Amino acid sequence: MDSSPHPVTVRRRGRVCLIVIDSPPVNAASHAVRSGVQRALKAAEADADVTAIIILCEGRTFVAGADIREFGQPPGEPSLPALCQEIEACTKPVIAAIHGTALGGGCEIALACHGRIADAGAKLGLPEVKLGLIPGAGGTQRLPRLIGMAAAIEMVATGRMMGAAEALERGLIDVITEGDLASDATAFAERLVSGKAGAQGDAAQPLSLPLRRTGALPVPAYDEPAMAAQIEQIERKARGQLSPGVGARAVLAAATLDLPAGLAHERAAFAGLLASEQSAALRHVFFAERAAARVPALEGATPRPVAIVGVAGAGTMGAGIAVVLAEAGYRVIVAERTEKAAEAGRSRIAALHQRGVETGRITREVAAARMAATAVGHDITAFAPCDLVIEAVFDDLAVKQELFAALSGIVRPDAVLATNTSYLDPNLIGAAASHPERVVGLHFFSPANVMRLVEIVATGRTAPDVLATAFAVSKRLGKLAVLAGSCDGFIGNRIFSSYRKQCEYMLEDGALPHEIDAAMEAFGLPMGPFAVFDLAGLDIAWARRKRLAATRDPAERYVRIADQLCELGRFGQKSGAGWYVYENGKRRPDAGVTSIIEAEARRSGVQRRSIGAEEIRTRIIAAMVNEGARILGEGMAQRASDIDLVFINGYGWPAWRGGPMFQADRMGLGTILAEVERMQARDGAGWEPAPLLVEMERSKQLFGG
Ligand code: T1G
Repeated sequence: MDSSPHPVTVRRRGRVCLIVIDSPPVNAASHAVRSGVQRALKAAEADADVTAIIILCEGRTFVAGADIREFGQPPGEPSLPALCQEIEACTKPVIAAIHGTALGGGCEIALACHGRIADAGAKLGLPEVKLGLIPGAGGTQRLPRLIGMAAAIEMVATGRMMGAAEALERGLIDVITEGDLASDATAFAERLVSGKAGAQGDAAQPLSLPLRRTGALPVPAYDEPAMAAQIEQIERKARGQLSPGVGARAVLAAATLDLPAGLAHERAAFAGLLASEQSAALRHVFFAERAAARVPALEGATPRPVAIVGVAGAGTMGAGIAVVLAEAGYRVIVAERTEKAAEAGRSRIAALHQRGVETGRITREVAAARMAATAVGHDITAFAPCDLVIEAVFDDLAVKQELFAALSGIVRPDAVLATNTSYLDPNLIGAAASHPERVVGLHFFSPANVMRLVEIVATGRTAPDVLATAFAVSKRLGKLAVLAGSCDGFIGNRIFSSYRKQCEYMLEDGALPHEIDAAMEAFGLPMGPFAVFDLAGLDIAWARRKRLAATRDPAERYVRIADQLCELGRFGQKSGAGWYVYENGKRRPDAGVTSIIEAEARRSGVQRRSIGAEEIRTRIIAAMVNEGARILGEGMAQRASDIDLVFINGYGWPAWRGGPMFQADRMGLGTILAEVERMQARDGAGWEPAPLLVEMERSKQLFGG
């Protein structure tokens, strides 16, 4: 017998019955919650002394959705759609009293109610598309009846949350309260019963008795061609993800189907997506993002307070970091080596804030305030008051060590020093600082004001509270932080290096850059690898290959094609040519590159052959997964799902594919291992199957898994 208190209880305020849900952490509409609400609703409806009913929640939020953990299990009765139908059919007024985030099934419960009151900070949303789903409990059919077709399509297709003020203006809620929600909801219900209730603002549908049942309202008129165009744009932007378009079309169906038919259409579409690979992948990502924050080393560690942050270096990376810091409300001090460089940095930072104004993300005043909170100069003694300094200077060990030594004499002994290095060993950088326990790696991905990912790298001496500080600052920046071990390339760049090698091998073996790019773009990547290499600049990887040349294993296959392009000054977009030729802002394949590739194959004695898209993808995924398995085996990543998050948030991997490790699981480790064994035979040293991969495959075979 489960000893935990039942998640649904009932209270009375006069003749108003309050159904109170208390199911931490987010009052998800689990089976226990649904059956509890149903029981309480039936009892209240049958009780002649009750004139109105309120549904509200304890804790941090109104119902934040169906219980995602129940997906894949047989849904216990009542289902959420059935419960919503019962709420809407109730013969007494049912009011939703909303605080926190009424999301997904929670928003749908509110939509099925006859009235909605929310506190000023509340938000409502239907984020099912982010899980590869669509609202499955009436949201696509009831929402347009309250806020109109265009707004409903946008809200369902984007999954965005709508604040209380906008929700009131659009008619999604009827009243906003600043007072005690339960008391104000009770008063609202009593006014409704007495026929004196009215919605604040100019809600389209007056609230009065007989009950305003959302499902019985007409769908307001809308512009059909405009909706068709809106849906077409939604599907184009979805880049292969199904749920946004399916959700938009389910909303549109509300205009032509009556409620029962519309609900059936929605349920069928929802069920199809629930069984889809895309939804399985996106639910994996949802839980992976929450798991990433679970770092045992942080247990009991309290982050150091950070209010003023320094950024050393105002190049592309430093400017992007300075922008996100200002956006998060930090006071920012930036320093470059010279006034000229500082001036250029200042302009870079201002331009990034200005772009936020031009795209409508922020107002001119907000941009000005953020610039005012950002001091840019060329004297690093300005960092003296900083609680944290992030260095984003040239990725050279001596330069960084010299900086950290200098900073040690400027900032407080407890100020955290973070290095943004991509490839250098943070231990060696930290060794140059006094109190090396305060040094940590904060590897941002470029552009830092766009990419969500930050790899947090602890040195062997990083103190737990310093690591906790890195996670806390990353969270406040809205970044997705993943703990990475201190190895060459950490997680992302180390795996990306294997990815790049396999891509270059495939050129010699028979594929062409645009064929490999097409195969990966068909997989869902916004840009194929060779287009990305050209965008980033071929010279950066070239410099690293030259740096590592002396230590490269001669038994490892080495393809010289990229070196030859660099020797010709073809560094990619910035030089007008790289793997592609760039003219008038367009990219096109270059026969000259094909000739170089063919000549290299002849020199290497490789008989080129056609390589299909499926083989291209399998080789790339197998290369990534094998390196990922090595990283896991060495303890350089905490879990496989962290590796998936790195590629989704740092390299544009489509979230609806779940990430390389998730993909491997779906392809079968046997397939991956067989491909890696082919690599070992063909490509030599460096392509041995990762021990962990072999072990997992063997144990699966052992247990017939
Ligand atoms: N089901 C189960 N657990 C959930 C959950 C959910 N819907 N939402 C959050 N959790 C857990 C989460 O895993 C974590 O657990 C803890 O709550 C705190 O979450 C029919 C089918 C509400 C904005 O998509 O967006 O309704 O790690 O760390 O940052 O149409 O959680 O502590 O063990 O994210 O303050 C639609 C998903 C579902 C909302 C709070 N709803 N959740 O953010 O905390 S599908 C959603 C969120 C649906 C219907 C369909 C956020 C949040 P643990 P957290 P937070």
